[in-house]
Amino acid sequence: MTENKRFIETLKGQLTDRPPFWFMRQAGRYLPEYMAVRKEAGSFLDLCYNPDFAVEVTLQPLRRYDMDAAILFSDILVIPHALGQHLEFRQGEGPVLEPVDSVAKLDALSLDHLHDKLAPVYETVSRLSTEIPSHTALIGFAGAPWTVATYMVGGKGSPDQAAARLWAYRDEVAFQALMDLLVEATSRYLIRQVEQGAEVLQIFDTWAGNLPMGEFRKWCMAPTKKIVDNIRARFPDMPIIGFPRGAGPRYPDYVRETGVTAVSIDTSMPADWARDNIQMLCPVQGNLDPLLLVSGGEALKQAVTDILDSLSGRPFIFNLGHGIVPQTPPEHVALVSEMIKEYVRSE
Ligand code: 1CP
Repeated sequence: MTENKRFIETLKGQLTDRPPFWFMRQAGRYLPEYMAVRKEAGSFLDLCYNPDFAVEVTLQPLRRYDMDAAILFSDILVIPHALGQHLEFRQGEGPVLEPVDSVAKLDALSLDHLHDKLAPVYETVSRLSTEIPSHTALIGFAGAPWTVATYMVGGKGSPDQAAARLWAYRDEVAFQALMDLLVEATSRYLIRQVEQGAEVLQIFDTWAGNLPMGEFRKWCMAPTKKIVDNIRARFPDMPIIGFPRGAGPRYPDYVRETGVTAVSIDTSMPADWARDNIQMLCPVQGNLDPLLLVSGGEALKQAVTDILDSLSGRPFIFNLGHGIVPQTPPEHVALVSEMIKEYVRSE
């Protein structure tokens, strides 16, 4: 083991000198050096599947801001791609998939080539584990089955995930089969990332918030619990952060029922509520509004201070409530990074 890492200590429930920080989507289009690599790589998927480029863009934000954690550069949609679904990222349009909207299309998906297709991602993890600074933790990740399924069934991003929600209501048996396949693929994928050197895992359930309670249990919490159990069967102490975005007052249920080590809270969660209702259960990560990183100014500074003051009394990881957006000025990210590095906990 290298020197103590603030990020890992915090996930073990320790209070470190200051809270660790990183930003969701910390590598990406707001950085000119990312845009340069992106152009050289060709398509977005070529970037994800080229370890030289993927390692480089993972390291870029660390060089500027020295975060406490690096997150593997990839995308949640490499799983459907590795299962055999056609996927493209179109300029200005985001991901486009051939929708899985029938049992026949579901049956055509297969786990047989999963690891072969994802081999470049594993190589990226392995290289990163030796190339990141010794005080920085390496985060591996995957999308949660529900969120990945919304893209697989709908064929693209949508504001309400209607296609997947409808399929789950109309043919629960088929939808359950899709979720079971995703639980298996995602478990294998994350276990392999740990074998290659990921020290923490994050499970992104970006679209959990649109599920009514019964469906939240079935399609968000139950599959996530299975993945957590599968990983812990191999690596009993593996720290896993869950991000059931939009879970609202269900965050504490999510923590208790899935067994995650920590949760990432979204922008809508009052920090004081999280302190009083979640932080006694587990470390919390979050939850600055990414648009404040665009606006900057006094509003940004005040929000950062308020979040730190609310949550730093217990194990806490500073982050955003959702990913950095492309129009973010890099100097605003620098400002927040410096504020956290200078933060002194009050007694
Ligand atoms: O043009 C480009 O450069 C592509 C933009 C981009 C980037 C930088 C996409 C397409 N994915 C990514 C990287 C990415 N995606 C990371 C990298 C690591 C980091 O955080 O620095 C991660 C963790 C993701 C995860 C991801 N992809 C999520 C979950 C988290 C979240 O932000 O909600 C989701 C929902 C996706 C799908 C996706 N990939 C890309 C886009 C534009 C989208 C959203 C599509 C939509 O719903 O409209």
